[in-house]
Amino acid sequence: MAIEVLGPRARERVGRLDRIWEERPGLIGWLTTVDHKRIGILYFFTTLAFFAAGGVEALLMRTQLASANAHVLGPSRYDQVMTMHGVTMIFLFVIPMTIGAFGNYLVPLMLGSRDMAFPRLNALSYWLFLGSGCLIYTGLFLNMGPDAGWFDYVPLALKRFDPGLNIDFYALGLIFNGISSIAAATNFIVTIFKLRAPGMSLNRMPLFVFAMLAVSLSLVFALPTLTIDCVFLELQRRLGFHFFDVGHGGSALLWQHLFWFFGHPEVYIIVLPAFGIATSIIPTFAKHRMVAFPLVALAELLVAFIGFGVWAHHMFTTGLPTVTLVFFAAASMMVVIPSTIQIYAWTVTVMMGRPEFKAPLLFIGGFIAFFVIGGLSGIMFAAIPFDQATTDTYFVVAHFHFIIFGAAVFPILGGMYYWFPKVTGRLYHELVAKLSFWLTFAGTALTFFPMHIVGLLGMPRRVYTYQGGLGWGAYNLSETIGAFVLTAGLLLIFGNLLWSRFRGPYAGPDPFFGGTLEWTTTSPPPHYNFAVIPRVTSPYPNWDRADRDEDARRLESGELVLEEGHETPASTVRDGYLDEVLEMPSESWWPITLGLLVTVLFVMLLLGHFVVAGIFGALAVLALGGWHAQEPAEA
Ligand code: HEM
Ligand SMILES: [Cu+2]
Repeated sequence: MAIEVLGPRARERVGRLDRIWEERPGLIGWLTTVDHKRIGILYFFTTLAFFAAGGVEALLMRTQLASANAHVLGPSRYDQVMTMHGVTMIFLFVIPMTIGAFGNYLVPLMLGSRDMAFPRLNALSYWLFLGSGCLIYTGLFLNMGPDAGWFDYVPLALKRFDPGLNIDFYALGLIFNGISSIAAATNFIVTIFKLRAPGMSLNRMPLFVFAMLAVSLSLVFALPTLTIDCVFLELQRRLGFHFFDVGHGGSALLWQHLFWFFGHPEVYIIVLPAFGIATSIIPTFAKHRMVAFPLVALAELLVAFIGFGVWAHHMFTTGLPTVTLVFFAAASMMVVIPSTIQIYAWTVTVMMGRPEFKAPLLFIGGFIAFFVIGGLSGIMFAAIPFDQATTDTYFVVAHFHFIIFGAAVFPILGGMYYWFPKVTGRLYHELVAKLSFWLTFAGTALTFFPMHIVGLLGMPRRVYTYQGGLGWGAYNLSETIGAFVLTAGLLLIFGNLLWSRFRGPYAGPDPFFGGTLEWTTTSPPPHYNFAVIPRVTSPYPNWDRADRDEDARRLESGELVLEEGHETPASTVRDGYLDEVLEMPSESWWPITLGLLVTVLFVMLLLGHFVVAGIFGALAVLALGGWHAQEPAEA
């Protein structure tokens, strides 16, 4: 609702809201912000930097493997670069990008709320994330980066075989990163259940938000096993415990079971937000509501749920009993059902609509193609004999890159183009965007498809080089060429967005006629998101023109403007009735202070200065005391 069309009283109210929700300008404002949009933007640029680092690591590997017997990277450096590529892309890029950046920026807007349930906890989760990323990368810069692969199997990761600090950077870094993710996931769960606009019952929640709910629940249930696994590893490496020592009643498989109990749900934590992005973009450009809406919402939750029952399909060659293998093989095949429901709903919605293939929808088209190809090789792995023949070859590397790059990164790129006008107020260059899609699509296919073939020809993963005459050279060379074509596509995307940020035409609040609430407010949105809290009567509230016209009248009358303070409505869990009005905290120094104290604590643990670590732990508890002393006054 543009200010120039508002009546005098409405303008006055908007002016009051601007003053109440204003944050300090400049660097101080960013260091003390608790605004979910600003925190989302901090996550966006930080994860983009980690994506660039992970990409450089990928290009280094590809250059090393472009031909037999190359000397770009030696074995130890290769192990570090390969491990850091996997750790970076998964823990520091794809998950914090979808949840931290997209989720943070969009979920409160899509719910019709003014912020996340716990704004300061939200800021803290960002600073902890940044601290954990810097800690892990310090290891690489000191040439002692994690080097036992992203799943870090023991006994290779034990002190006997890896005596330096490499694995301690991994284990402590992931424990640290896990705290940030759990804090963020908890925030999303409470926000989604309690901070929805009046009338937004659960069955009217956007599918993007359902995906975020499924992801957050998965994080809360899966991450603790990774954390405890890393704690066990540190206790064994530092204090000589025997969790993974067969000779002392421990088991090396304990690491694998705990790791993959987290690790497999992790892959759905990676793709579910991407499903959410797809279900946002498709209705807008198909100009048609998502078909089978309730089924798609259910399928998103089912994927997350079934994902907790398949972990041992990563352990088909570890000597587990056949009955166990058969159970996990069957469970792994079951995941196909909710995934296929979604693929049908996406394609049928486009077919039933009047699709306009703008860049965001093209990226979703690419996503569906790669997801189907990656999914098919996934089904093949569920067949035990096939897995036993191909595990640890490049066929595996091909499979998960088709899924991760095709089915997670493509929606992220499409989502960047789709919500760019909302975040910046500008339009991107459509023709360049289409070109960037085709370049990225071709590069992705050329990089990762030949990996299937060279894998079937027996090339193992994680080798830093290979000898000539095995028939692997040509495939590796084409993969490397593909990786550079893909990089060119990515650079064109970011070049387009950077140029458009300053030179693109103005977008206005709703350039694509989206159906969800973020398109009802200005671009970019004000700190308080909505001048008047919208009322919701369907899953596509921005298409309900009568309700939106009502907004202007209510702003004039002051109904649900909540202009007495930092206020946002809380709702009942199921029906989304207005429950109460919450007074929200404003900008604060406590999140970054606590983030810094916890970072120093982990550095001291890494260096083995346990007493100093204890002191910083005590300071962190004190800071929490100060934090709570700053609670906003009861509304
Ligand atoms: C930018 C394009 C990318 C290229 C060219 C690329 C290339 C590679 C290569 C060649 C390997 C195999 C290393 C080996 O086994 O020796 C690898 C491993 C891996 N990649 Fe990528 N990758 C890319 C993007 C991504 C993304 C976006 C993700 C996840 C979000 C990812 C996650 C992984 C993981 C988890 C591993 C396994 C590392 C390990 O074995 O410990 N990659 N990648
Ligand atoms: Cu799995």
